Amino acid sequence: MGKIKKALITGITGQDGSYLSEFLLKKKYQVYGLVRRIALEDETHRLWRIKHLLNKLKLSSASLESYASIVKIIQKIKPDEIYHLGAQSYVAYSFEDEFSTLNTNINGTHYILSAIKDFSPKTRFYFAGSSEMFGKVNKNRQDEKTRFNPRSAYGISKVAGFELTKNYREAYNIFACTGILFNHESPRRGFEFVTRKITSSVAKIKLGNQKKLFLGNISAKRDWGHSKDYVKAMWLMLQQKKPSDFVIGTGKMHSVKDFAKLAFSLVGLDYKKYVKFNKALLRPAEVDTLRANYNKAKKILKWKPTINFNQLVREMVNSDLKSFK
Ligand code: NAP
Ligand code: G4F
Repeated sequence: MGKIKKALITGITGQDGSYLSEFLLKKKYQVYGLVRRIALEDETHRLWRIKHLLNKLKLSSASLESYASIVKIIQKIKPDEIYHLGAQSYVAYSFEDEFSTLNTNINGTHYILSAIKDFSPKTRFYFAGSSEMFGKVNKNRQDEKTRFNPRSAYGISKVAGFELTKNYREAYNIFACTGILFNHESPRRGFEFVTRKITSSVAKIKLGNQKKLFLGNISAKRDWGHSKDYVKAMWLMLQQKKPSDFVIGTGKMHSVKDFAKLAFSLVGLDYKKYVKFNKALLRPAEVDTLRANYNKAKKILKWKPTINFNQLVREMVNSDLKSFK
């Protein structure tokens, strides 16, 4: 039997962290998670996405804001792979508090890279980049060569993380990759993101527990895939001979309105009767459209999405209907 591989996941309590944990456990990894101290004190609320896995995971508390706490964990575990998913991930909030978004997202990434360089240089590193790095786009589809033009502190923090990752790869020979992932959703998506906000509201309206759904810019278009497909791409990136950066998406684009229309229609309702506009939900600088060209991932990683838009919306609506009943 070969050596058991060790993977450390930051952001293990989030949507992607939970699916990635399941994926790596199936591949017989020993999975370690870096969580905030408070999470260990409030398992019911903060560990709900991984509660079914808790007896298989090794969780340690640390702070992405503290280099010392990160060094301690990396020195102790010396993981074969680190998946750095932990971040202030909500774009709208990054307009309310640019400072904490930039601090957590940029410093957290920098601290991990620096700790790898000094204490575990063989560790392979995955950075959770984002299509928000492209921001205001001037090409129909975005690929690895598309210019970055971020529109929020969140997008800026991810561009900085991308550049740090590239620099550690080039300057110190660290096996470090950025996945430039387009929006990906699931029944485990946070309630503040528009897809889950819509599917949870559809369920509550259908069950008679909510009357209206207030949204901002419903003309915005996104390339929406399923988190389960995307965590596999993260793993594939770290199994290659050479480190590189990859765009991951579906190549298909839909508007927020399309999403709402389909979600309501799945429970036999007309979205026009329930969706209302709230100006306060508009962003100071919007990203209007995002659509991936994932040819490089298709060619090198042999990756492609398996869950389409209709299946995604259906799974999310059904799951919310079930849980709100
Ligand atoms: P998510 O569900 O919001 O999870 C974010 C994770 O980061 C949670 O585990 C959260 O921990 C942790 N975190 C946040 N602030 C932290 C801090 N100060 N210290 C330690 N941990 C902190 O996000 P996701 O959808 O799984 O996304 C994973 C990563 O991919 C993020 O970096 C996100 O920016 C990026 N990304 C996501 C998408 C997408 O469409 N989902 C697309 C591109 C890139 P708590 O549970 O304790 O809050
Ligand atoms: O669901 P969202 O909040 O996701 P957004 O801003 O695209 O960011 C997500 O995807 C990124 C990848 O591109 C990730 F990096 C990031 O971490 C996150 O996972 O908003 C999607 C669109 C936006 O254009 C927003 O203006 O929906 C529009 N929208 C319209 N009404 C709304 C609402 N968004 C939210 N959250 N809430 C609304 O009521």
